[in-house]
Amino acid sequence: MQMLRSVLLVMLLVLTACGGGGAATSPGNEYGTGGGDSGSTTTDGVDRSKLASKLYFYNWSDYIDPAILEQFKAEYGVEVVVDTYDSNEDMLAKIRAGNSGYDIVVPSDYAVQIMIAEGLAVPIDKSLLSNIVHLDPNLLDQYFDKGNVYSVPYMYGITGIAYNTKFFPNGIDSWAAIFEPDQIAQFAGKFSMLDDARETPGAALRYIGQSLNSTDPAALARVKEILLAQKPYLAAYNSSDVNRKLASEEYVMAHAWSGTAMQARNGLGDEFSGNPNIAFVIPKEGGMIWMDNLVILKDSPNAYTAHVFLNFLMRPAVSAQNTEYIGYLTPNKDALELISPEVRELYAQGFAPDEAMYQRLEWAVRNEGTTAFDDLWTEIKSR
Ligand code: N2P
Repeated sequence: MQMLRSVLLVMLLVLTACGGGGAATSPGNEYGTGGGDSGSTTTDGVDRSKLASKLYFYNWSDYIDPAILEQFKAEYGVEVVVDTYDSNEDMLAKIRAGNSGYDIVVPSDYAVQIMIAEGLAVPIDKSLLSNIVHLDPNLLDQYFDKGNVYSVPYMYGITGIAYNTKFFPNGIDSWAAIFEPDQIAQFAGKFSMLDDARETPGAALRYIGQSLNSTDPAALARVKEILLAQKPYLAAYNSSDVNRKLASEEYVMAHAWSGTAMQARNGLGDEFSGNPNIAFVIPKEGGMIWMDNLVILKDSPNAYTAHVFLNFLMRPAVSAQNTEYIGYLTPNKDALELISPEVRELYAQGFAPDEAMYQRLEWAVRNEGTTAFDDLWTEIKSR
């Protein structure tokens, strides 16, 4: 894997060199038409005179290879300042307050719906996104943003249970392993659930045979019982360092995103090393599939530069390098062949969905009823 990373890096440097053109750092930040032929535009169509010196990216934690930000800076002279969050709801609260100063955020599917409905996103100027051709058409035009007017896919993934095979030699195949008091008592304080208003009630809904979008009061009452019965045994509701805690064996299992599990298994750059005992499963009762998307904020101070960054992220070599690092799934069809055999092998072992698994995966949607999840979650957390 280290070797593949080096190969990708060299490829990127070569591509960068071929691009010619020195990077300028002018502070211009107007939302231009792009692709013009001003003196500072080079063969890649980027008008360097319109680039801001800094771009503010509000992203999920452990969700981009820091080397990619360095490459972007080397090529365009733009420093990408990253702040992180661990749930759509936290991100939305910050953005709704206004004047966040951020240019780009990464909402999941249902949160894109919320952002569009609340007027928080600006339409994407596709004339600035030549690399959009590399995205898999099957993953564009989704229910949450028909025509990709406001968003382009960044990564997608699935949510299930990551576990350490040392403690579960027979594997895990049901949510019962993380919900049933008689099964979890022996692991008290050694496992976590996501700190997430949709994911965690969603997992309990699937466990009782319901859609993870169900807001039926009887179903939600049962979900509340299940979550409250589980809560005393939990180490925490945790969406931030599950990767590290699984890798170090502080946790024996966790409700987790597929990429978090992949990071626990393979390690994360220089940050921590992986644990070969980590496996990942979508329980037989089903789990969530989701897609996180790049959205430029309505009040983005640097929308032109934001487009240039989005286009950079959609280069196949960049997307492959990023995917290799964070372990999620790239929507970039031309990046797939650049992913290492090691990561693909883990995809085949359940870190990515196959046809059979797709049958038990479900997307979260937003509708008139889904604020019930926020209320339920507040109630669970306060108990
Ligand atoms: C990475 C976050 C994954 C996003 N830490 C889940 N939608």
